[in-house]
Amino acid sequence: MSAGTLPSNVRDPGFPTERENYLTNSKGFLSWFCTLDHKRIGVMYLIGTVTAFLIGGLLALGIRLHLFSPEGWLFTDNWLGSSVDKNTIYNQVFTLHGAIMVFLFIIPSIPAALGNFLVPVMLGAKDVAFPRLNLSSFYLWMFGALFFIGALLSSGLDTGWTFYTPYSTTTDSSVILATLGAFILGFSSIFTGLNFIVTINTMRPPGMTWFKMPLFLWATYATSIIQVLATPVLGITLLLLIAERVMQIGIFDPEFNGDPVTYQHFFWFYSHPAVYIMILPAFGVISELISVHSHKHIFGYRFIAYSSIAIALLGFLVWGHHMFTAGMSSLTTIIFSALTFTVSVPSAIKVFNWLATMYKGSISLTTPMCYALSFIFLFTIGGLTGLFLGTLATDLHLHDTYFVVAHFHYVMVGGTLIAFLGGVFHWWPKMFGRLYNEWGGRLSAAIVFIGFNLTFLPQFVLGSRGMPRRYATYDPEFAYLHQMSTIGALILGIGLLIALVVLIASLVNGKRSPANPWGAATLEFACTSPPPYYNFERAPVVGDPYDFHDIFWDAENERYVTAEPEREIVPQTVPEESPAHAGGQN
Ligand code: HEM
Ligand SMILES: [Cu+2]
Repeated sequence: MSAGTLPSNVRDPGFPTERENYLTNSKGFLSWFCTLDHKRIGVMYLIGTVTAFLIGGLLALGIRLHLFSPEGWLFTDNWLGSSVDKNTIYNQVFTLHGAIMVFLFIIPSIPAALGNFLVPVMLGAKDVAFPRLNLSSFYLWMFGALFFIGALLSSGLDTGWTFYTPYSTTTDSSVILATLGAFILGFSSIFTGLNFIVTINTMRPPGMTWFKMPLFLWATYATSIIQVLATPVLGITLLLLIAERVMQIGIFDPEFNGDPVTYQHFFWFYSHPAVYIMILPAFGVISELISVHSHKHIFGYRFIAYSSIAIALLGFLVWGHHMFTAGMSSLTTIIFSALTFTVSVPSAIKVFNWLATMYKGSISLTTPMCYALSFIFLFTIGGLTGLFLGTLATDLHLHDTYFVVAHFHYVMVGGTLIAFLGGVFHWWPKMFGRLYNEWGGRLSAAIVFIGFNLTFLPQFVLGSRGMPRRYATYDPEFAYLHQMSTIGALILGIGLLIALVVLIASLVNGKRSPANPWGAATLEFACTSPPPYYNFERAPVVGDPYDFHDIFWDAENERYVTAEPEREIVPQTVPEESPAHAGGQN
């Protein structure tokens, strides 16, 4: 990238007109609700998952406020007229928080919201392979979400998000309704995964070989494989749980000759791979952000691509590390412990490659980059503390303590949520055609970072000193650390609120965004912001997604432009039967 005179073959898509733009080309509720456009479906997922996050976040604040004092401060017996005691209310609140965050936010946020918007545009394609299936995934998600939240609220579920037996087969709260909700959500996840696999396999334009694909697409592909292979296991497990409750057949309940540990095996056989459904897309986002905002070719492209696939496959072999204390044979525990360590290799490869990409890069501290740097720091802590838990001897001490709580929050919040925010800030101008206030965005990243560490660092200490997880009251010696954590949570909340305000304000009075606000080389930045209904006015030229040599800063118009290289122009593929383009649908 360089200033000075521009080459003669530059292309500047300019700004879209009202009619060209996917947000305005048709109007009214039905034009959204029945849309087959992947971009609108992505935006609807964005609104849905962020709403779920806000609900889950308020519950988290409730938990933290309650734990401000050792005897429990917020919830009281018969709180808000409920007939239950305060400890049961606490159990219900953390179950609701965990279940909403995991099933309705962390799992779908990046693949379903950002993925739906980005996968076809990054491929230079017009839509996903099965637009109708895509819309039905969204309906399933919405229906599942309403069902799930409704069930959790009405039954006051207190099993924890894992629905562990034998408690879940004996408690009075309606486990059946809640697990059916999770079952429906699983279908949405499977359909989205299938759709992305087929889209990436069949709709890459001729010039785009596997190794010319942006890394976000590799990450999405690996995630989709897990979604398709692992989610059915959860579905079957939940059906078995329901069968046991309804027909009292002995699968998990020792009273009927079942084995509760079987439930844990089944559950974690899905849920450990599921943590990679949560984190792999985040890796994909970070790879894009680090390269673009360092204006440097990604380092070790193939290693990053292969490591996503390696993580997806290894992730299926380590589920037993959640069960070291559940009574497996010592040989089994040793094998699971050893296998767990293998997953850290591909994760570490990624971190090294991101750092090597930044080395000698020309880093712009934009809002997405601030979030990406924050991600590297926080995820590294999350990953390293995972090794303490994967080590048999230390896990026996740390199991079911606040150390585990701190570990998975560093990975899931410090990792996935931060990457999601970075990704939203990175692609926001593309999605909505508006630039946001950079200082506001950076301020949000800084406050989120400070609040996050203040919330969860003390929890490592709490856990190593023996504070168990999932308790509504605690020994006064822990009060000081819990109070730090609660104050941190309030600061974190303020940071997130600032991010929300900055983004919403940009829709009202943000400057119009050029096609390529960051000088990126991936194809989604070759169309106008926001993209037209069919994504591209003409077939984009496929090149190396991390080669910035053809991108120039046009000082006169204050935007990045792309010089069309003397490469052969290859047409993009159009799905053979794609109802979205048949017209009349929208
Ligand atoms: C760097 C590699 C990682 C290792 C070695 C690791 C290891 C572990 C271990 C051994 C446990 C069980 C602790 C216990 O209950 O005694 C655990 C818990 C957990 N991990 Fe990780 N982990 C890693 C990465 C991740 C990632 C990437 C995620 C999610 C995105 C994640 C999410 C979780 C969650 C949610 C739990 C809590 C499970 C529960 O409710 O008990 N971990 N981790
Ligand atoms: Cu695990």
